[in-house]
Amino acid sequence: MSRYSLLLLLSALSLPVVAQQVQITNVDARSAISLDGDWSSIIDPYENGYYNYRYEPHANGYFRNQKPQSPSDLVEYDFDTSPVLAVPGDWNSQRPELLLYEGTIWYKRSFGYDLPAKRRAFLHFGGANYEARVYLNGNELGVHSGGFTPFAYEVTDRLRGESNDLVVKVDNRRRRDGVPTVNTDWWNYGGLTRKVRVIEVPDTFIRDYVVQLAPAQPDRVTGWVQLDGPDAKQTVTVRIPTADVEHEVQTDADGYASFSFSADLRRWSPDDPHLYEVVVESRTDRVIDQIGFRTVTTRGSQVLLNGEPIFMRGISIHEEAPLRGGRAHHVEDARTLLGWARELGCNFVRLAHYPHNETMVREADRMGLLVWSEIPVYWTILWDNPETFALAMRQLEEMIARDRNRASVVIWSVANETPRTPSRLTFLNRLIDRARELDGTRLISAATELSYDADRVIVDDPLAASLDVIGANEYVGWYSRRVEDIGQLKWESEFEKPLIMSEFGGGAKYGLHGDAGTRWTEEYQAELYRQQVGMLERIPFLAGMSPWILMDFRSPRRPLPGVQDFWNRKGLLSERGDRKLAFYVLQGFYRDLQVRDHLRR
Ligand code: GCB
Repeated sequence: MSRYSLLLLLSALSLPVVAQQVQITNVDARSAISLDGDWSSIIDPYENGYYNYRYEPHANGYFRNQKPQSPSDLVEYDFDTSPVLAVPGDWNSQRPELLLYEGTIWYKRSFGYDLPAKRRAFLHFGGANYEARVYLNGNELGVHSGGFTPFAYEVTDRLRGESNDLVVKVDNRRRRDGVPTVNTDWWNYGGLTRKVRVIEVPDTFIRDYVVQLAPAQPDRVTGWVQLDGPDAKQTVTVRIPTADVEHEVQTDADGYASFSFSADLRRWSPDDPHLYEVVVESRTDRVIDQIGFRTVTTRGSQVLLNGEPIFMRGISIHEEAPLRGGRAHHVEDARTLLGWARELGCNFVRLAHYPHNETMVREADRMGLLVWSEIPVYWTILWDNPETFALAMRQLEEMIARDRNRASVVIWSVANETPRTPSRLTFLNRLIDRARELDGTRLISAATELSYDADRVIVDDPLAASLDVIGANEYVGWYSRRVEDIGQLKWESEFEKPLIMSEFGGGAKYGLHGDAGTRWTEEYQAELYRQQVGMLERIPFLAGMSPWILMDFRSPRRPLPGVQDFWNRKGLLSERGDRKLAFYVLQGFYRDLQVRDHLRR
């Protein structure tokens, strides 16, 4: 039964219709009003606006946005005279007293909306960290957990014309059973960190679609479309006007149709990031996207892009705003970060350690950067907890659903540095199976740990058996051994698969100079990079690398005064964009690789 008929059935039975979470693809292309800007906010560390003094949920919480009706009425809060917070944006970087805040903040924004007949409206959040409980006009729409993926609720029958009160309780407390869990090496930026909007669509609309090249038949475009609404059975046309492609399909009673057609398309690649305008059109709706067409596969220890081996010259990036700090969200943030990656000579970025905002991935599409995208299954997740598993699964599904039309995204990664236990293997294998089921056109990876034995480094994590590409993090010269030891290491792998060195690096404070044996100097970091790239070049099964990390980023785990001051200093650039010496070492190496690559062709 389709979701629409289920809703009809529930209302016919007069059961309470809960707002279901809905996945809508390509929200940028829809007709929408933005709810970005200043929102009223109430800081609520004791969750007084949610629980009463018996610690039971209040019927009259802050979500009611109450006002005293007479001078004798007692209402102990007032959104409209409370301070504002900018949306999108984390709260930590907006007010000094919120820098380390972990708890609840209530957000409120009022807006008018006249929804024409036969149109539907959805409230869409690009991301909220960590748990968002959403209320429209005093009624709860739903709760979403996980700080880095989008969610939406249908509000067609809940809008009240000129005066709607949208209240969101956002709670960023770290949770042992969460994804990520309590210990991470990044700042726990809370709040409505990404765009919020009301999306308006026709009664029956194109909710989701996939248009991609089939890896096994690269001259064919395959995909599917999903309509949502009462007119489920329709003809849908997929057009790529500049390639003279037009293909019609009939959707079934659930609004679904799959398709496959041949097309001679210019291939997307870092050298030629060509995007086609793709139009998906039904009788009732039309969505336009910019889609690149390429295949990504493996052969032995090589990664192949469009059938040709490619070495992935990468860098890891956190979603932290350059120059101004805090969570990155606008297009300028994306252009600066990805621009620096291009200046380094990269054709690849690892967007660590959670799905970055959609703008970042779309800019990577335009700029021709391959993307590794990952969910925050990080370090010490509760492998045996079914709720933790469900959270990880949902984040995986939401990440894939949002970005599966992006040519830049070539790798879905399911985990970072997780322990070699049977329950972790079961947990991750289930995620891997699901990722393959949802998207058979990309490679699956995870950042694993290695084994060390005298001068040998061995790629032997049993998880690698299920991966297409093995990611591995190593910190030789920083956390283990000395920089001088790097050159002696010999690499072996138990798998005939490509390896991406998903992390290596060391810390340096920009402007601190000294000899290469002194920690935190730029010279130490530069020498570590010199030794590392020398070693990496000798690994025959290496298909790419994404050193840690492009820019210094805030971390509560890094207290060393005068050096770290709560910043992880492994950036090749400082948080203000100053290039450290190691930046030029990696840039030189990547230039060499490009020249050699060119000569080979
Ligand atoms: C790692 C983690 C990364 C840390 C990094 C470090 O292995 O994957 O999240 O930030 O090391 O700097 O220690």
